[in-house]
Amino acid sequence: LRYLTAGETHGPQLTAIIEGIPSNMSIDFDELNVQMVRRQKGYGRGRRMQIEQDSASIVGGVRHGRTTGAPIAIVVENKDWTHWTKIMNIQTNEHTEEEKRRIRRPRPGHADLNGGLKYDQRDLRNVLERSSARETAARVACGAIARQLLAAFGMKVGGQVIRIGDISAPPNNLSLDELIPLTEASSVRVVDKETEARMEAYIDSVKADGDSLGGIVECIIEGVPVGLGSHVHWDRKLDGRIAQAVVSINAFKGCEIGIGFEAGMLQGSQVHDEIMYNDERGFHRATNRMGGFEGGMTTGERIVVRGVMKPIPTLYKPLRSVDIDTKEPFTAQIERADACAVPAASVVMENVVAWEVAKAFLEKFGGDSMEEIRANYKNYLERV
Ligand code: EPS
Repeated sequence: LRYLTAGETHGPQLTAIIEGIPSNMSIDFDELNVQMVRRQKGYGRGRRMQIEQDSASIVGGVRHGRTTGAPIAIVVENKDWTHWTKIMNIQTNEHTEEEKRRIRRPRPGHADLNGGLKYDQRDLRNVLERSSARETAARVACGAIARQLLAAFGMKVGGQVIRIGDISAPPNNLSLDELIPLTEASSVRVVDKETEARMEAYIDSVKADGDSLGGIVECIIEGVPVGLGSHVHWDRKLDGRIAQAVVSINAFKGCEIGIGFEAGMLQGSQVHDEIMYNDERGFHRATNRMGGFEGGMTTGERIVVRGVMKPIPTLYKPLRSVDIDTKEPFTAQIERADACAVPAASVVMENVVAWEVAKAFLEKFGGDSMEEIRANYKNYLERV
């Protein structure tokens, strides 16, 4: 299973190609767009989200509502494109620097400077346009397809915001059936209403200051079988692959599996999950501090992954930078931006983690059609 995306934040569209989804999988088009809409929400988003109304159109690989096994092509239109046709013109090179809105003052924390140096670009917009987190809309579309595959085999994906800036949500151990209705009803994807109010007020005050906020988000997957991933090779360890995928999300700086970094502060007896057996559940664990992983493989307990997002680097109160023409100090370019995109990032992470789990699922049970995979999966479940 693999995917590629293309497209710029203010270009005409984002495009994704997915390869490896088996044939005969029913596509729920509404559910695909539920994920697109979820990603657009969240307190602290900027004006751009009032312009966009993301929907993912499938333009290849699906016929009469079912996959054929061919690559799936997806298009997400950028509604904002109509305002950027001169600035982002694909064909002509007849516009002035001003019309092209050339950027020469790199923003600290963004890809602007490094990308400009690496790709030999004097207009840093050529870097910014692709490095923008707009690209996560395409990734969510791909993850949403993977999520439908997981759902067909009884797996459920959800998540929550754990922290925004220095405000953390009280811990909970809710099942996804309990958690999802609460987080879906929250502007910042937390369970606790008092925390939600404090987070909103904090985002407002930081925004009024021209500053931005990051945070920590958590993804949970239930119904996962034992044995996805493998201990035998570094690049088959599923927890490692999930960490790579999480840290690849724009602005993400770290990933924890289960209790994560806390494990380094505790003793072995306080960390490891004791093994139990009964007829109803088979092998299972008394606790799940390892977040559903041992030896790079799933244990059959629920997957719990956290990611940390740094504050958005585009600031209305800009930091110091240097003009790439004159080499004189300047305050960085001001671009329209969100003050806080942590709730949206939580949706992105859910879909990115779902992708990695679906990929490992297909590696283990893979066949070309859903029927073949179902038979393989049933066999395996009977044995384990
Ligand atoms: C982003 C900057 C803002 C965000 C954008 C990510 O866009 P603009 O520059 O058009 O105001 O709105 O996020 C999205 C467009 C999106 O769909 O999430 C950035 O610089 O990363």
